[in-house]
Amino acid sequence: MTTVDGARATGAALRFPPGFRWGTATAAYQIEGAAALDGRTPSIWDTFSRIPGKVLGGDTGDTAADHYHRMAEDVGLMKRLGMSDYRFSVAWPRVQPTGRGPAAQRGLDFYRRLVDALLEAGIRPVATLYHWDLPQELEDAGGWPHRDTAERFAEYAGRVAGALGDRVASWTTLNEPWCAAFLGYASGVHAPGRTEPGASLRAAHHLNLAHGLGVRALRAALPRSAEVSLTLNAHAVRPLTDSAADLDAARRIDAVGNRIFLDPVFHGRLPPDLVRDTAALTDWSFVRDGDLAVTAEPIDWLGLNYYSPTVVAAAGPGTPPGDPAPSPWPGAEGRVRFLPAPGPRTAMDWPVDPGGLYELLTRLRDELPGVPLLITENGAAYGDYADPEGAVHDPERIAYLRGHLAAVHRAISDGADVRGYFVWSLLDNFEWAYGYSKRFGIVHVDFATQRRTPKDSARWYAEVIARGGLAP
Ligand code: IFM
Repeated sequence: MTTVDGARATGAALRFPPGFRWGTATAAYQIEGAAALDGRTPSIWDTFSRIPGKVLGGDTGDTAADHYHRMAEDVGLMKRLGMSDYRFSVAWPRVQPTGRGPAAQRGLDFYRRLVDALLEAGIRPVATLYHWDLPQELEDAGGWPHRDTAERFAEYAGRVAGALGDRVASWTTLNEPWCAAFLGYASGVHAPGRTEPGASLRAAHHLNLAHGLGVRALRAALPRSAEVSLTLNAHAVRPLTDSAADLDAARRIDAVGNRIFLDPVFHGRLPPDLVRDTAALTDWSFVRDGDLAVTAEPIDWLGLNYYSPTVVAAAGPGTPPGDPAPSPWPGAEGRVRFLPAPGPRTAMDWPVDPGGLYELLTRLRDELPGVPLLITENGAAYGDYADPEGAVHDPERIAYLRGHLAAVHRAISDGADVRGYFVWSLLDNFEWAYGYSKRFGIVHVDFATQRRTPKDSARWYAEVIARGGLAP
């Protein structure tokens, strides 16, 4: 009996259940480019990335990985790697340029071509409707803190489902609403860059509402067999010690990091402790009668994006003055300290800790019985480069993926209903505020030539898929 990154290995291969879904994930603004083509209008990220100092190196998604023009090549790559699924996002400003009204045919056509190419290649399309690229016009009208944005999202969801529902059977409303609400409207490190903690809580509620209204719009437009889901970057929160103060710090972060979405979506309620913790910022009167029935529309699976755990302790007297930057954790400012978890780090300086994924999966196994889970993102950035022979060796990424897959396997063995695993990401891409400085792809992209080179990890992942699991 040996230990592989925290998971028990028995010397035998770790096989995943039959039908396990193996894929990769991307997002429109991070790879498509063609930002002003075929009627696409600016999103909040087009605007934000043009503000000096917001994105490293002044990078934008104008060209990104030029996937808009290289889609066929990229689908070919996935086919060769043996993927069963591909999770992509639809750019709202491409298909509904003003954020309201009729859909733009040319924008929809791109996604029709993509989906047709995937189906032709035997790859199941998994469409995410919102991966952070809000049409700028909707931000100008108030953005996510404004209730109408949720209604606009439902309209958009219905239109995309009406156009692609005959071809796409697997749908996700939102990607990581925590980031959209709190990085976008509280810390301001993501678009639209607002630093208004009270408004960020409104944004979180309206994202939940958009999800629920979106589920209704999707169900109305799609065949009964279609799957509808939500993806969260649920946090694996660990208290530093068992002291009451550290446990309370972890509770606070769990409330505003996880239960702010899990409770409305799966239980139709707001966490009472969250309401108390944030009382100085808002009275929550923007939550109207009936909203929490909408947010709790049943879904078919929950997507989880996991990268690393969050270690917290109470910020007691004697705590050195914290980071003066605005916090993405409303209600926790000045009360919680974030600590670096031990162990190796990725190029994002994120700790490599597959145990956090196991903790998350087994927690959700217990708290959400009957809700299937899918890992919709997991992966790591490293300082990859093509060597003189043109190869890209990325042993750290292979170790990262292997450790996390072993953790998923262990969780499944312990009863978690995990249906699939999608690596973030297929391609090196625009990593938001880090621009092109961080490479998450299993396929290297030379951004000067747009040449794609599968890294060693892509070949390794193809073998995992072919084998249906990890080698001994
Ligand atoms: O690149 C992002 C992605 O858009 C959302 N989840 C986390 C990834 C890595 O930061």
